[in-house]
Amino acid sequence: MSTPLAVVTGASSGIGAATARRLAAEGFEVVCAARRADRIEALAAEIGGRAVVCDVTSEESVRALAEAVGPRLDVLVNNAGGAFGLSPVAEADSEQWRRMYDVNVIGLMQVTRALLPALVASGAGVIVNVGSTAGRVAYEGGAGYTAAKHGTQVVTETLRLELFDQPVRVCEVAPGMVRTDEFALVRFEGDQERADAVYAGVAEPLTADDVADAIAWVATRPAHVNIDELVIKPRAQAAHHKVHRVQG
Ligand code: 8X3
Repeated sequence: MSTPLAVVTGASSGIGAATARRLAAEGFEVVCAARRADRIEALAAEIGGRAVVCDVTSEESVRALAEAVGPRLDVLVNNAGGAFGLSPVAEADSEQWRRMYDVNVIGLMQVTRALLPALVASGAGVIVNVGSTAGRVAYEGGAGYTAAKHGTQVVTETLRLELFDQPVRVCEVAPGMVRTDEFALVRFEGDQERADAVYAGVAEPLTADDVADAIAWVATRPAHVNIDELVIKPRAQAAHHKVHRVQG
């Protein structure tokens, strides 16, 4: 049997990079897709994969990704995404909202649309969309991001309905609080203090490896098993707002 092929978007850091490493360890050849060439080239060299520079919000860039992938693909992990800002609706920044919809919803759609023929051609394709608990609840200041991640969830559900007679599974892994190098820092435009405050007093937020572990599990079930959705949170996060913090 030939080596199975996986594509991971947003592979330059965090959950994406951890997932690329983990899938490579599981025996996949991994196409590491992201905007930052230096990062994905280093990662691809480390795991024996391939680096393809790709901005998921650009149709042209996604077309080039599909060409690089070729006619057959086993696993697609739509991980590229992110949050920008934490303003209440009354003070929302339209541009930040557009960027969040663009990357978390339209980008995911564009990559899926472009790679679907190759996933069908594999005879047992899997799409794993990285959603969020922000796609399940509302929280103050989060509307731009929660609306986008609810979008991720609904696109995932719709796709599963549309592909009901195709050999492609459609899954969502929805993490809660994950401490990565960049998620909160990007959200707060480089403000380290605000980024650190997100995790303040939480003994063990999830790590990128915890989520990669879940994604790899979802992606390696037998071909007839579809994990519709898997919500994963740290023990300290009983619900989005109910987080056990220890004052230091
Ligand atoms: C989950 C992160 O900030 O919405 O993706 O809890 S957050």
